[in-house]
Amino acid sequence: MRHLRYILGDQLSRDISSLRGLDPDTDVVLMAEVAEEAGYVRHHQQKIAFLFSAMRHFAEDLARRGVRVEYTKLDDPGNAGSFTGELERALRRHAIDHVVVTEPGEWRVLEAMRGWQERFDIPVHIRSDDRFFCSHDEFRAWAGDKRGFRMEFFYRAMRRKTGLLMEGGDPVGGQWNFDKDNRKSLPATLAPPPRLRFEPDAVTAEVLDLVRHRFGTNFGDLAPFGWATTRPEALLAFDHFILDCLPHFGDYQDAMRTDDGFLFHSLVSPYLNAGLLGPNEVCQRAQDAYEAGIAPLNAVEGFIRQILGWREYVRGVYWLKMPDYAATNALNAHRKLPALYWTGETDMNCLRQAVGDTRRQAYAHHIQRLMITGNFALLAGIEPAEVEEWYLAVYADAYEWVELPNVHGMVLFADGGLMGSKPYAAGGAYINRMTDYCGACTYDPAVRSGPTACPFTTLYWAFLIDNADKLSGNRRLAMPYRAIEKLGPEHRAALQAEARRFLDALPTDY
Ligand code: FAD
Ligand code: DLZ
Ligand code: SF4
Repeated sequence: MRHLRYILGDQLSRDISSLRGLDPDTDVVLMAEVAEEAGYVRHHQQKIAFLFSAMRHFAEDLARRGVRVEYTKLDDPGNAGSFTGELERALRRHAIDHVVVTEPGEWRVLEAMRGWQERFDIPVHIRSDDRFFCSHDEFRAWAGDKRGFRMEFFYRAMRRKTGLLMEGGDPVGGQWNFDKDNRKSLPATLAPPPRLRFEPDAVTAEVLDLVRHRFGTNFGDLAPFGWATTRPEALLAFDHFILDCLPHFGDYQDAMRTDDGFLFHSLVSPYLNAGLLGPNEVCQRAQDAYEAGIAPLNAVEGFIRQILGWREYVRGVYWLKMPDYAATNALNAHRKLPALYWTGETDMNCLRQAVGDTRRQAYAHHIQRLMITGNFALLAGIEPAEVEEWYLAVYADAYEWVELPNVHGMVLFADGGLMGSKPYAAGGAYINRMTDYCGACTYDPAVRSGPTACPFTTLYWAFLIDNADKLSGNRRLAMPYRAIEKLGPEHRAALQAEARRFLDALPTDY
């Protein structure tokens, strides 16, 4: 029996299910750089470079271990340009009895894969991706017929299942969640450590040339490129996080600072999502760091919650709710994405910083994504599909299974509250508390109308007024709605008009 084992760009794990049972004497592994994947959104240049370099290194590693790998580079003559086309070419080259793949991370790719068996008249085995803590069936059983699913309860179930940070049936430290300890603002005197970055080797240098040549007009700086592109490098980067950053990760998880886009975050999402690191090993290592006294419990619990809780939960929501999930638009938001998301050209310093970090690094940390670029998109009423396309393009870790629930559900509330009990809307006061951005801004976060008014503050109040029919009954928003009630109709209408004027003046062409 000859098996063709097809490995996608985010399946770079030696223990990926599609490789199980591989017979090196007969089987062929196929990997392909294809224009369709490189172009379904205009990915950040570093995202393409990271993935192609990691794919090439992974292929080399398999070949060194005696596996027959057929690797198509983007510029190879005859490259068919799609997963399906490359499979067709490979099936013409080899006498294959079975195709084996691991289920993809994205719905649109699964749809294509489901057509392969009939199209090529060959058995195609789509194996489940068991690199996650929670299977689709397990998530479906947990979700049951709940109307809204809260991450916190899912996370507790995952803690119990894995035993991570558990003492018998109880959470270590007597609490499931140390979130309230994880919202400190960053003291000006505390300097986060310089981050471990990697010099491009010959493989990466060749990919960088390719990306410069083929995708040089895509969003984002290509250089300096410092991402790990192999598993050993990713492990080194993670060691550095555990020793130098994890101890402060919890305290300053929600902080933001000018000219430091990384702070104490782990930067492991590109590696986890592409398969260079596994979620279980990173959680275990964080737990070991707690037990060895390297990092405090609020930091370790906070880190594990992101991976064991949020990451698994958003994947569960995605596969449970797709494809209908992407089509909802509960707040009826239809504005076009302002050009500033691509250009960074705005007087709003917080947005300039977040977009600038994104352009330079193909990375912004969670709170920048949620409370700066995300919050603005929510308050401005931008069409969900436009916001989603931006997030899918600009981050090195972006794949639809993780991007979509975060943007559609958590940020935009477009699912009407399936994921969150209220929108994460905030005005300038929150941003001022958590960042040093406002001090260097043209606007004043405490002012809500007039020429110096912080647009976030104006937009926040106008958003609540505009959406009162959908949100005023939400108990968690009772306080701001009481304040709105006190403003009186004229003041409310003036705020709405000011917000509209501001938004209408934002350029959308770039
Ligand atoms: P850390 O802060 O060090 O956290 C550790 C790990 O926890 C991350 O690597 C990630 O794997 C996981 N994690 C944390 N928060 C989340 C979350 N909300 N959902 C899923 N996993 C989480 N993450 C992606 O991997 N890809 C995306 O495309 C993506 N898009 C996002 C879009 C928006 C609008 C928001 C608000 C969040 C998004 N996230 C996404 C989640 C999160 O912002 C990133 O995982 C995180 O910033 C990556 O940086 P880090 O590795 O330094 O994370
Ligand atoms: C993101 C991406 C890009 C840019 N290019 C490729 C590629 O050329 N070949 C490939 O196998 N995978 C690529 N990927 C990752 C895929 O988009 C990803 O594997 C699927 O969308 C499933 O999640
Ligand atoms: Fe952003 Fe407003 Fe602060 Fe300026 S004042 S940085 S616009 S929150």
